[in-house]
Amino acid sequence: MTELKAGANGGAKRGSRTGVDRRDFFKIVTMAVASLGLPAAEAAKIAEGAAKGLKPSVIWLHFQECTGCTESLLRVSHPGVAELILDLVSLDYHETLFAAAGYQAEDALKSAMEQGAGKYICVVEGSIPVKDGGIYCKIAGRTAMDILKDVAGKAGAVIAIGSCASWGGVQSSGPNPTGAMGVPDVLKMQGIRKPLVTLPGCPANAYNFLGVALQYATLGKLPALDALGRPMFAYGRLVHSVCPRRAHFNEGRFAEKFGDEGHRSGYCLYKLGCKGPVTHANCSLQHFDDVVGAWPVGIGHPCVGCTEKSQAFTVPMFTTADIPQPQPSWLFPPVRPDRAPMSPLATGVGGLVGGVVLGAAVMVSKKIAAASKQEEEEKKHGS
Ligand code: FSX
Ligand code: SF4
Ligand code: F3S
Repeated sequence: MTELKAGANGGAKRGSRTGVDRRDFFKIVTMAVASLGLPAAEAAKIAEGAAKGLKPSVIWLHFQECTGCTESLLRVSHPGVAELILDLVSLDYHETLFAAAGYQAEDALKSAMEQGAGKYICVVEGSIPVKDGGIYCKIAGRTAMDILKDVAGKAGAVIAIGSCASWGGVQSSGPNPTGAMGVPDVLKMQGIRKPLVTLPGCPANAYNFLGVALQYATLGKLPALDALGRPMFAYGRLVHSVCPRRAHFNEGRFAEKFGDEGHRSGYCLYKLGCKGPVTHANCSLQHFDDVVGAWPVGIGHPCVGCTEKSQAFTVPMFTTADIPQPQPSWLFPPVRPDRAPMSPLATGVGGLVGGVVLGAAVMVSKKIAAASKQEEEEKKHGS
């Protein structure tokens, strides 16, 4: 793992940069910025700012969690990319990556807070236990609640990364013995008001974090958010709307069991409990760790709804999702009943001939429309 050590200024300096050329640099910046969906001029400003070395100062706090979000940020397929991520943000305090320990680490935190007061981004990974005065998570004698109040209170903006920090995640599922809560609720309880972004996901996607951090550092503003504080650019669509298996859903081709023919053929995972129809995330478009196909549905597992408080760790993994307000969409071609039967009961779409639900994404619909056109052509030519 790339290692940080406490620098002379009390902050953290990354070790020597290796194996990252200009092309890699622009590739990562472009990927992070492209997903923001900003007008070209603003996107260019962010890329220019990053190229000039305008780095957001980040103080990263760890509370109750598995460190999966940090691992996801760094376990990219090309070692150089992890280096690059550390080039794009100034990680001035990060317990997992610090070589420093004890008083030296505490001094680094103090120094980073003083130097960047009112400007740094406070990133929180993990939930905060509030039961019994917060005694279930203590670092250097202080509770997570106290540390959050102090560090978030002096930050320019706060990012809750991962589902644990966003709403409590796995630790908050019943019976929640430590009283685990997410950052938004704890800050509200403490009366701290700061610009706040939540990036749920177990783990969160590194590119979503980079996009938000770079935008804040270079343009001084946060992206448009939904009611739960999630950036619209990443959480504005249902997984189901932009899923590569969507055509199978539309046409009633489902895996019935893990390992059956449908599963091996890459059919829709709805009947195995896929929560894609009720989960907002961009993982079907922005895969994990720089690996094409590395996302749950991409590797054959149903989406468990890890970005939704109402789904992950609440609804059993293999329970089928209730699809709200099913309605036909003109964006999809009609189902071909001669291809495969569709069970309305199993899909929950109540006998709709079209078998489609709300939120059809342009990308998928274009692909399907193209496929449909091709089929029509084939029919015309009798093939
Ligand atoms: Fe939670 Fe993340 Fe899941 Fe783990 O921040 S979101 S348990 S992947 O590491 O905290
Ligand atoms: Fe994809 Fe799941 Fe929707 Fe099927 S139910 S199309 S696997 S998101
Ligand atoms: Fe999470 Fe579902 Fe994506 S489980 S990573 S939102 S496919």
